[in-house]
Amino acid sequence: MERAREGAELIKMHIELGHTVRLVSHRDADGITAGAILAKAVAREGGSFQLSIVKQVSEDLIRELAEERHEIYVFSDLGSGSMDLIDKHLSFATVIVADHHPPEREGFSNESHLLVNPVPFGANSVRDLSGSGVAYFVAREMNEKNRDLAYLAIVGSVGDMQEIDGTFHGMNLDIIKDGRELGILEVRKELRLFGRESRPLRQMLAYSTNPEIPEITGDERKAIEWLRARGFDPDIHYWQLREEEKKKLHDALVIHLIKHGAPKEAIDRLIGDVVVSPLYPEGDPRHEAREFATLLNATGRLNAGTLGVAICLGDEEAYRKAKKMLDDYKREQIEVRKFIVQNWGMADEGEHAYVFYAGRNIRDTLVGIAANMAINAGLADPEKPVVVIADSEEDENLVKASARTTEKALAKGYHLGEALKEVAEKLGGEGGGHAIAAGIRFPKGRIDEFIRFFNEVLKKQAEGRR
Ligand SMILES: [Mn+2]
Repeated sequence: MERAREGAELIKMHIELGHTVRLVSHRDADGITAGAILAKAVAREGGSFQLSIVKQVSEDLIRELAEERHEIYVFSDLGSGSMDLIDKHLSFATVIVADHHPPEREGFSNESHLLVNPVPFGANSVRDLSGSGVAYFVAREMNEKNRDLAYLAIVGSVGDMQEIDGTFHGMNLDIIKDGRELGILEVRKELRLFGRESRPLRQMLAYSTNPEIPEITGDERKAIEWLRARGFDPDIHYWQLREEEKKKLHDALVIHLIKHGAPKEAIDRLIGDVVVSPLYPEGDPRHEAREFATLLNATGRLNAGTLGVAICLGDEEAYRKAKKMLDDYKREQIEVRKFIVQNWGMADEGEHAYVFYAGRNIRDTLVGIAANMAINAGLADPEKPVVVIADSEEDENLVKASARTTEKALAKGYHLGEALKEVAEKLGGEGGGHAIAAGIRFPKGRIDEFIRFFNEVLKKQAEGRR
C-alpha cells in the first residue's frame, strides 16, 4: 500500500504539472480493466492520458514509447518482466509499473522508477491480486472516489481466474469489501458455469467445459432432456430462476456429477463465488464479472482492446459495437465450419497429414481455428495432423497455413513447429511453432510441393521416434 501511495502521488504530481500520463496495459480482461481504472482516475483529477493496450512488452515497444518522450509512463498488468528494458530506455522519465506478475527484481534502482507489485511482499500472483487490483489500489490512493471502480477491479481479477477454486483470496477481498459497502457489487454463492446472463440453461450446461458435465457437455439435446426431466425450462436463463429453483438445479447437478464419478474437486468448484453488479441490468453480460471479463478478453483478441476500455468507462456505443463484432466473429466461425464440413472431400489425405486448401473461402486469420474444427468435427483421423491453407490477405503471391493435431498424434513423434520450419526453408517461406500447433507462410505456386515435403518430414519424425 505504501508503494501504491507513492505511485498515486507521482501520478497526481505529473497531472498538476500538466503532463499527459502515458498508460500501457495488457490486452486481456485484467489489463483492459487495469487500463480503464487508471484512465478514469487520471481523468477524475482533471489530467489527460494516452492509452495503449498491447499483447506484450518488447524492446521495440519500449523504444517506440521512449521516442514519444513523455514525462510519465504507467504500465499495468505487465512490465514486471521488463524492468531492465524500462531502465535502459526510459531513464529520462517517471515510470510506474503497477503489476502482479513475479518481478525481475524487488524494485527499481533508478529513483524515478517505481514498482507497485504485491509479490515481493508475499502475495501469490495468481490468486491474491490481479493487475486491475494493483491499479485499483493506486487509483484509490489518488482519490477516495475511485472506490466506485471496485467492480471493474474484480472483473479483471475474475478474468485472470483468481477465484478458480471457488473463492476469492488476499487483497481481492479488500476490493470486494469496498464494492459491497458502496453497493456496486455483490458476491453470491451460485453455479459457476459460464453464461448466467446470456445463455439459456440448455447451452449453459451443454457448453460447460470447466467442469465437464458427463453426458451433457457437448450435447445440447441431452442437456434439454436432462433439464426437462427435472422440471426446468431449458430456454430460461439462470438469472431468471428463483432462489429455490437455483438450489434445486445445484443439487441435481451435484448428484449427477457424483453419480458419474466426477472428481471431488470438480464438484467443489461447481458452486462458489459469483460476482454481480447492480450497475447493469440482469441479462446484460456486464452484470456478471465472468461474462464481462469474457467480453473484454474478446475485444483484446480482436485487436480492439481500447474498445474494451471504453466499455469499462461506461460507453454504451462501444458496448454495442463490441457485441456486434463478437456476433460477426461467431457467425464467421460457424461459416468456416460449414465450409470445411461441406468441402472436406477436397482435402489431400497423405500418408502422414491432411492438407486442405481453402483459397479465399476462409480468412487467413482463421486457418488455425479451421484446422481444429476439422479434427473436432471428426472429419480427420485424430492421429493425422491437419493443415488448412488460405490465400494471404496481405500478399496475393503468398498463402498462409496452420497445422493442428492431437496429443494422440504427437505420441507418434510428430513436432509440427519443427516440421513447418524445415518445410519453410525448402519452400522459401517462414514457419514454426509448437509441437501441437504451428503456422507457415510460403509462395502460392508451391502448394503441391508443400504437401509432399510436409508428409516427408513428418514421416522422418515418426521414424526417428521408432
Ligand atoms: Mn493479470
